[in-house]
Amino acid sequence: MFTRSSACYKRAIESIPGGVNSPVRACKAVKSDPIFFERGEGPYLIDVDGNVYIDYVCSWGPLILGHAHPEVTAAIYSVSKKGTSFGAPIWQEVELAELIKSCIPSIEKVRLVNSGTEATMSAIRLARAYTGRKKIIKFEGCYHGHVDSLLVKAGSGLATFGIPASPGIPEELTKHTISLPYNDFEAVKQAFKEYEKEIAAVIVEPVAANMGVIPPKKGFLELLRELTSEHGSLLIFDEVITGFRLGLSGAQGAFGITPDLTCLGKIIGGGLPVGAYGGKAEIMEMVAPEGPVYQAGTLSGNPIAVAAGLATIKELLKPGTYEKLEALAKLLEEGLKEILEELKLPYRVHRVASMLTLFFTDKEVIDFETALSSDTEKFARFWQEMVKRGVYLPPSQFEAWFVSLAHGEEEIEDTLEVVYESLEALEA
Ligand code: HOZ
Repeated sequence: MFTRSSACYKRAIESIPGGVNSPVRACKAVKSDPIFFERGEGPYLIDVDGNVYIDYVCSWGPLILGHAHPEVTAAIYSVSKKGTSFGAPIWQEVELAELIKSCIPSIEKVRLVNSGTEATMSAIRLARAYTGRKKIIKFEGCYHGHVDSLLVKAGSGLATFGIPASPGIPEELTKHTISLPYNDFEAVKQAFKEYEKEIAAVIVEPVAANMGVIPPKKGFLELLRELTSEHGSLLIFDEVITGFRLGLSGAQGAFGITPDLTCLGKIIGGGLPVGAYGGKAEIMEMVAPEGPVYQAGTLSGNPIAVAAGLATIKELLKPGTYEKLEALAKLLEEGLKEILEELKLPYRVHRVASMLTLFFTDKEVIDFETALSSDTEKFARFWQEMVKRGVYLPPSQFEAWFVSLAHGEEEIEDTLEVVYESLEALEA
């Protein structure tokens, strides 16, 4: 069944660390070897052995239109014929910046980079320069890319592999990072009391999606806004996952909170490597060459990534897109809940818009600690059963499943059948 994938993996581990270019996809947490893929079509992925899967990874979020969307591939093809990178401005960068600004009003100026990691790293540097302060508050289980100072009790791959912090990061680089439990109002108030005028910024995933999907408690984001404003610190929303996912104006639009800086990635590149950070003009004007805060990139704003991003956002602007995503994801959520009830399983389904996690725990999941109460051994077996039956889920308990506009009711119904059979097999 995985003959070719196994052969690819055997060859890959000789040349690439762990055989993969990003850790979670190695599938170690689900006790499998990675699957090597050949192509994607709409909601489907096809591996090198010809196995077909309904895909809920969607490249970890960017593919909100599904795989190989005709508008996106046509844009990439047409632009690539005119050159792939100039290391100089093109007018389409301006169009993308204007589009982002028109959708997300807190962004008055925006700089394109090449990944979410670059976006958060640059936003932190800018926040420190703007405030003249050093300390950053982040939340346990939130993941902001592999920025040295933010790899402290982080989510995503670090949660998946149980790595609290990475070797190779000197203590000097993390000593200004304060890591607090997500959704813990008191901890945040206490930190502001203790470090009052030292906190440059609070960086947060407004909906946590790297320890599984965990929504903010009512009032939590409001508290962060209130305290940062009161103490002259900046509020940074890491919307790399939620940006253009929860709606055109992201989580900030959905929750009605205006951050000072926003980090974007994933969807705005339509499946190509892009990130962005932006916010109040007064802050962004400190970025070089307008100001002294240095940040650069040879391939930043390159024509192909920009074309893919523009094509994706233009599709999202069409009427009814988010309503369709909501309806499909709701169908999946409700179906999962019905199955759990029927099989008398106490697991938790968390859904925010078109992102979802099935936590294998009977505890209420509100933060990293409670997310860690999940039975990861059981999740691993569930993942294997799902794959066997043609559904590809993120190979970790601590990642989000993504529904795309290419999914339809038929795929959701098929998925629910597979979930039922997989859970039954697991409990047998
Ligand atoms: N930000 C993604 C996880 N939520 C990255 C996936 C990866 O590490 O490859």
